[in-house]
Amino acid sequence: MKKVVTIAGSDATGGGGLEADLKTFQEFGTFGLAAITSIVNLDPNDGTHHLYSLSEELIQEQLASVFAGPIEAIKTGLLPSKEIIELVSARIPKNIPLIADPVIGGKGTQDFIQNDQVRALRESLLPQALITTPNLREAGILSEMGELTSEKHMQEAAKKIALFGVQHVVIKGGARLDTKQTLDLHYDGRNFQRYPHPVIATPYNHGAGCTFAAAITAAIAKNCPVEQAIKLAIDFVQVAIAMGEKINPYVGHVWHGAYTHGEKRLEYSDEQ
Ligand code: PXL
Repeated sequence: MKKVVTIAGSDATGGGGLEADLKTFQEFGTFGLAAITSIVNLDPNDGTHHLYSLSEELIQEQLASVFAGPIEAIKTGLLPSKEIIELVSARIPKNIPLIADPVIGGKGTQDFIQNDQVRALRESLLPQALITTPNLREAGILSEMGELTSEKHMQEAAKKIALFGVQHVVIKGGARLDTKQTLDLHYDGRNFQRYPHPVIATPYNHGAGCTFAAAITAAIAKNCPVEQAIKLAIDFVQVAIAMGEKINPYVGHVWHGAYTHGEKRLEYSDEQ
C-alpha cells in the first residue's frame, strides 16, 4: 500500500485541514499519516475561528514518527509560523515528492499567516515542492501581484511563483473569477494547461482546496503523472462539492467519500 503524509492543521469541524487530507487519501486508496501543526476551532456562538499552534518540539516529534518508515508522497497544509515553516522545510526528506498547499487563509477565516511568514513559504518550502496549489488569493499574495481578476493575471502569477523553484504551479480559480465558469490553471515552467469547469451552485464547499491538493498527493504517490493527477483531483473535487453537506449553522463541507459512497457503507436497517 502507498503511504502518504500530511503535515497540516486540524480543522475541528472536519471539512478542511488534515481531516480532509486523511479522508481523501483513503478515498484514493492510500494509507494516510499525519503530523499536526495547529488546531483551528469554530466558536459555535458566532462562527469565528480560533487558531492554536502546537510547539515546535511536538511537531518535530511527530515528523520523526511519520518519517520512521518509507512513504511515497508528502502534502503540507497550514504551517502557522515562520519557525514552523522553516522546521518542516528542514525536516522533510528531499527525495519524496512534496505537494505544498500554501494555506494563507481559509474560507470564512481571518488570515492564518501574515506577510513575513509568506516569505518563509516562498524561500524555504516552495523550492522543495514538486507542485504547489494556491487559490486565487494565495497566488496574488505569493506573487505580490495583489488581486488577480483575469486569466492573464493568473498566468503572470504562476510564472512568478515558479521562480521560487517549485516545478508545477496550479492556481485554483475557484468561484471568484466568473460566476458560471471557473478556471484552474497549471504551469509546468514552460506551458500552461487550462482546466475550465462550471461553478457548482452550492454554499457547501468548505475544504475543497485541501481536498484538491490531497487528491493530487495520493495520485502522485500512486505514480500518476502530474497532468493526470491534476485532472483526477479536479474531477473528484467537482463530485465532492456536488455532494457537499451542511455541518453547522455557519458552514457546509465537501464530501470526501463522494466516489466510493462511504455514506452507503454498512447501512443498518431493522426493516425486514
Ligand atoms: O481551507 C484551508 C484550511 C486549511 N487548514 C485548516 C483549516 C482550513 C480552513 O478552515 O481549518 C486547518
